[in-house]
Formats: sequence, structure tokens, C-alpha cells
Amino acid sequence: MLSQAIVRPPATTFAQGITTAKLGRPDVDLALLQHEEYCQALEQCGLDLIRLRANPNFPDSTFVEDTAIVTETCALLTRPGAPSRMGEVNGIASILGQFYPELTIMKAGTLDGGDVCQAEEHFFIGLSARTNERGAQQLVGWLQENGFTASCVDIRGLPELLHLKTGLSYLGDNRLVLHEALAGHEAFKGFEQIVPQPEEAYAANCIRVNDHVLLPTGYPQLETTLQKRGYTVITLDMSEFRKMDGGLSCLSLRF
Ligand code: CIR
Repeated sequence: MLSQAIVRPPATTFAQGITTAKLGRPDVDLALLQHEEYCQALEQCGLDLIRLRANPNFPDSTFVEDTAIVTETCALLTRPGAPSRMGEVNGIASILGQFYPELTIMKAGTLDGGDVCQAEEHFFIGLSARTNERGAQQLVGWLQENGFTASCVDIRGLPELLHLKTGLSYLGDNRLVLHEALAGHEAFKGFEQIVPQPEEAYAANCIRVNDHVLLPTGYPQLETTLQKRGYTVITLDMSEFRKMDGGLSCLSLRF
């Protein structure tokens, strides 16, 4: 069971963050409203929220997921691959330190939390424009020391995926939702695979939070598929975060 989540609202500088989306400039006030609805959905799923203050020095700092890897037993601070985001980690360290007495700090390479997908005791790690081999190898070593297994998935040839989790979610029950570009990858053999229609690819970034699945609004086919599998789905409008290449998983660190 997940019990907490760290979140940080978008700052006044949100629109100055990094994006490739070409969906226009985000409306910060609307992003704040959408973020509040996201927070309320996490609370509905039973989580206590640690709400950090918005940080205008880091326009992308609402995407807290990229700064750390958190598990039930251990946590690691990452080295985000975008130079403008490296400093975000400092703002997460003191908070995570309150929950994890032995917080590991990555020493080399680069790695974004968005490239790391946990499926029970196994982790999928994306090699991407943000996560390099050195960073991934460091994470593999740390995971093994902590009793987990890991496999790497190279997404550097898939520009439609900023991070591995842009196109991959683990729902529990040995079940993945994954972007069609990832569907044939051998790392995912043995899992039940739900592949959204191409027009619903954005919804491949969804999150299981205890008894619910959070899904972006506007993807009815995937919503129906998940409901047929017995999930209780909460839909959330993500329009302003999508404009900045973000999705549901990016907005919180859940543990
Ligand atoms: C960035 O490019 O870093 C942000 N604009 C979006 C980060 C999204 N994070 C994620 O998928 N984990």
C-alpha cells in the first residue's frame, strides 16, 4: 500500500520550462487548478500529501518524480539529465531524508526518475536523452544491493518518448500499459500488455494508486479497457502539463 506522496505545484515560471510538445504556452492558473485536482485525487486514494512550496527558480520543479527513486525500503536522489533541472534535487533531499534515514546520492552519470518504472521487485530503466548508461548502471547496482532486479530499455531511437514512463505504466497484477513502440520489447515478455490505440498514446502514462488508476481525461477507449479489467478509474485533466511534456506520474513521488 502506498501511504504518502510528495508534490510541488507549478511555479509562476512554469511556462519557461523545457518542452518539445508544440501545444502552445501553458496557462499557469489552469495548471494550478489541475494540480490541485491531482492532489485531491491522490488523497482520495488514501495518500497523505507532503506539499512543497512552488519554486520559481526551477520552472520544471513541479515534475518531482524526476529527482528521486523511492521504494518501500530505500530511496536514491537522482542526477537529472537536463542541466536546468539538476538543482531541483536539493529541494527534495531534506524532505526525503525525513522518511529515509539512509538516503543514497547518485555520484555519476545522469538519470531522471521518469525513466524508472517499478514492477514489484523488478525495475525497468529507460536509456534516454536524459538517462545515460553510467547513470543507469549506477541505479542497477544500487537496486541489486537492495534486493531488486533491473533491466534496461533503450528508448533513444523513440523521440516520441521523453522518458520510459511517458510510454509505460505498471498497474500491478502483472499488467503493463505500454506505448505501441515498446510493445515488442523483450523486457516486457511475460507481462499482460495493454497497448492504447495510437490516438490515445499519451494515456500510456497512467498511475495505479492503491485501489484506483489515475488516467488523463480524454482517452475513453483505455478508460473502458481498464474498467473492464475491474479498475476504478479517476480521470484528470492534464492539458497544461502535457504542454510541458509532463504526465500523471511526473507530478508526485509516491511511497
Ligand atoms: C522536462 O522536460 O524535464 C519537463 N518539462 C517534463 C518532465 C516530465 N517528467 C516526467 O515525465 N517524469
